[in-house]
Amino acid sequence: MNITILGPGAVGALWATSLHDAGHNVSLWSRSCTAETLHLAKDKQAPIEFRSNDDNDLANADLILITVKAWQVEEAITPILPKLSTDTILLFMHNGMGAVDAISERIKDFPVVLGTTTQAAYKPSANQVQHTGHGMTQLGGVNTKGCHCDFLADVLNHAMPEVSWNPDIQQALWDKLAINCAINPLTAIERCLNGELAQEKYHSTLDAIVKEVARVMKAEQQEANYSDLRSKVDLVINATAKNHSSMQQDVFYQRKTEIEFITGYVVSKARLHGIPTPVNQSLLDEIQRIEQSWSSS
Ligand code: KPL
Repeated sequence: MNITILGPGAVGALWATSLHDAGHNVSLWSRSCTAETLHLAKDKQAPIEFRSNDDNDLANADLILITVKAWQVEEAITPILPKLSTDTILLFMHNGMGAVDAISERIKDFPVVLGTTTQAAYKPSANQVQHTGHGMTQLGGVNTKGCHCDFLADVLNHAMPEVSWNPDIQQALWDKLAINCAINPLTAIERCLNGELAQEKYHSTLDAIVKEVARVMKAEQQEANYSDLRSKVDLVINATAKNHSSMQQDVFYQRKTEIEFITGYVVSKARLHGIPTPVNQSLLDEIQRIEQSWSSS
């Protein structure tokens, strides 16, 4: 397939190298890039040369994999839409929810697919990516055209397993959102590794976060069993114990976080249903306070 990766950060670079190794014609598109080619090396493998920012690649793309952060989605996709055929599949893969809803009218003629992954990657430099944790990826269609793209699960699975097609992708996204609400803001505020949240002192906060999210999920007609969600959070804390969460890294490097699309999404849905979410609200306030302190310093 002709595949263009929009936003070759850590996860995008991981997919770029893996899809290239699986025999696909992969190119990159990055807002900051003026170069015609970009080299990327995965783990200890030799660097691969990718074409970058070539309009022909967009015109011929079968698939655009959009791996920018949630808050960059609108800005990244809008200028390239006129360069694409409406047969090109748009596959969005980022933390959080709400970013694609915000542009749904603009992309309604394309097959739209959402993905969520627990594959972990780290980009120590512009030309290197490390696969730091093997996880699972789920894909599902958003509109009618997107729902016919279930073959994509096989394509991606061949490149970097496990990938499955989930006809109820909203449920998978909410489950991941609950995990991100629990781990991301707390690790960013405490400046700690994911594994440190296993300490007893964090138990009651994690319980409260997940209880609030579960109530909102139910109000949003999603399946939400508090104990199951709480166990999933513990599983991820243990499986990624030595990792820094993406938000912890964003705060460390003073980069804008995805809080608005993670905790912010839950809090705004809670407000619509009249559900109190004081613990998530205070985490949202604290991360936003931290972000504002950079702009005022
Ligand atoms: O998705 C993650 C993130 O860091 O954004 C988790 C699952 C918390 C793993 O670090």
